[in-house]
Amino acid sequence: MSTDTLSAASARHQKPSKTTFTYGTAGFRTLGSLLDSTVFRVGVLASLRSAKLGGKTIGVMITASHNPPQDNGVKVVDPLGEMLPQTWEPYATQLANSDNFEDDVRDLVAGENIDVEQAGLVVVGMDTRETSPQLLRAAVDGIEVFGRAKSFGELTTPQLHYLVRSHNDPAFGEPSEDGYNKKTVGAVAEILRLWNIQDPLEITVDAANGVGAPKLHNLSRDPIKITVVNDSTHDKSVLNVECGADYVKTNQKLPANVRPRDRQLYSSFDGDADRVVFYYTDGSLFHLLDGDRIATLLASFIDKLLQQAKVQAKMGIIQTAYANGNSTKYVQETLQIPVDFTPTGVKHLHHKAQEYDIGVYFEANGHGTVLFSDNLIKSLKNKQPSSPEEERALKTLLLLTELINQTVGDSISDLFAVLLALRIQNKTCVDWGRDYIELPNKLFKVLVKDRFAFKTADAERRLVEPAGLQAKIDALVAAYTRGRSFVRASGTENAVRVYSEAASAADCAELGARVCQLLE
Ligand code: NG1
Ligand code: ZN
Repeated sequence: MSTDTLSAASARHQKPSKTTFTYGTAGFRTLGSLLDSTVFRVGVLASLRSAKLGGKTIGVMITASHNPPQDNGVKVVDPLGEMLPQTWEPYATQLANSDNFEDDVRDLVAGENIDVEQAGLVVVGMDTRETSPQLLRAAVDGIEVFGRAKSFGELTTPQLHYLVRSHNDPAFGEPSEDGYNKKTVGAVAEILRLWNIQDPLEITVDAANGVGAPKLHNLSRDPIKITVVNDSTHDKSVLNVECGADYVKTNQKLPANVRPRDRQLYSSFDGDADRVVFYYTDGSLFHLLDGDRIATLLASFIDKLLQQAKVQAKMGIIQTAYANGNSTKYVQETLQIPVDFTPTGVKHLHHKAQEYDIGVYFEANGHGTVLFSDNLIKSLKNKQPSSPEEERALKTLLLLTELINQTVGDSISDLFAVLLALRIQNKTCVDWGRDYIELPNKLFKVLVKDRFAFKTADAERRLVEPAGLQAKIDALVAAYTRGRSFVRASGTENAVRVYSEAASAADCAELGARVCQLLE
C-alpha cells in the first residue's frame, strides 16, 4: 500500500495531546475515550508484525479486562497465541506516542527489514465495553493500511488467542468460535464418558457482567449446565462492579447477586474471561479458592493421572510473589513439585512453564493455565497401555491437553478442568479448601507521585530503588511471625501495589498498613 493511504488513514485518528501511552503488562490500558489513535496505530503495527513473519495471522484484542467500565485497552497476539515479544513492545510504545507517525512507521519498516507486501491477516476481537466497537473500527482501519482484517466481534481474550493459533495451525482446531466451543465441550464430554460419569458438570458462575456471560450461555449444553449470574452486558456501567474475579479476590468476599448454598462451589470470571476464582461459604465464613489453589489442584490431579498411566514427566509449578506462602510450602513439601518464581504478568510465567514437560502456572488472581510440551504429547500418543486403568489415564491426559487452553489463561477451560479434577477424584470444595490453610494476606494500592521510581529485583520480591526503602521494609517484616511484604509498581494502573502476609490477620493488616506508610 502507498504511504498516501497511511497518511489519509492516520489523519482520521488524531492523537490526543498531553497523553503518554505505555505498552505495559497487558498492552495499552487507559480511559477508552483516549485510545482511538493508539488502537489505530496498534492495527498498523499488527499488520507489520504479520508482514515481518511472512504473512502469518496476528491478533488484536480490545479489552481492559477487570478494569472499570470507562477504561479500555488493546494488545497484540503473536501467531501461536503468545503475547507480542518483548522486543516489539518498545515499537508499540513509540508508535503510540509518535508525533511523526508516518516517518516512524517507515523507520520501523526499514529497521526490521519488513516487506509490507507480505502483510497477511489480522484477526480482531473485543470485550463488551461501550467504547469497544468504535475502537475495533479504529483497529481495522489501521490493519487495512498494509494487511487484511477479520473482525470476530465480541470474544473472550482466550478465544481470540485460540483463533489466532488455529488460523496458523489448523491441527489446533477449527478457526471459528464454534470450533473453540466444539473443542472444549467435546473434550469435557469425552472425559466424563471415560470415567462413566452420568451427571452433568454444574456450577453457578458470576461473569462480572462481561463477555464471559454470553459465551458461557453458548457453551451450556449437555453435559454442561452453567447458571450465569451478573450477565448484564447491555448495561455498560456495571462491568466488573462489585462482581467478578478481581473483586472477589481483592476483597475476599462474595460478589453481588450470588446467594450461595453452604458448602457448594461457585466461581467468578473477570471482564474478558481470562481469570477465574472459586469459593464457597460455610455458615458465616467465606472461603476463597484462588489461582494458587487451582494450580495445586490441577498439578496433583495430573500427577495422579501420570502415575496411573505409568508416564514419567517433568512437572513444575510457576508462581509470582503474590502466591500465598503456604501454597508454596504445600507444593514443595507435600506435593513435592518444584516451584519457580517469575515477575508478575503471564508472559513471564508462560515462558518459564515452557521449560517443563508439564508447566502449571497461575497467578494468585486466577490467571493461568497448564502447558504440555510437544514431546510429552507425542509420548502419550505413542504409549501402549497395559491395563484399562492405564489406558483411561492416558486418554484423560491427552484430552486435558485439548481442553486446557495452550495459548493463555482461559476462565472457561480452567473452570471445566477444575470441575473435572474435583468430580473424578470425588473431592468436594471443602476437601479442596483443606489441602492447606492460607496465610492471612492483603493487597493494598498506594497512589504515589511517580510509580516508575519503584524498581525491583529477584522476581519483584525486593526493591532496589528508591534507595534504602527495602531495608525499611525488611525491618518491619522481621517483627512479624511468618511476615512477608513487598512493593512494586503496577503495570496496568497508575499505582504502587503493596502485598502483606503474616501468621495472623491482625498482623497482616498491621504490617501492610505500616509498609504503605513508608511510601507516603
Ligand atoms: P499489575 O497491575 O501489573 O499488578 C495486574 C495483576 C497481574 C496481571 C495483570 C494483567 C495483580 C496483583 N496484578 O497487573 O497479575 O494479571 O494485571 O491483567 O493481580
Ligand atoms: Zn482479564
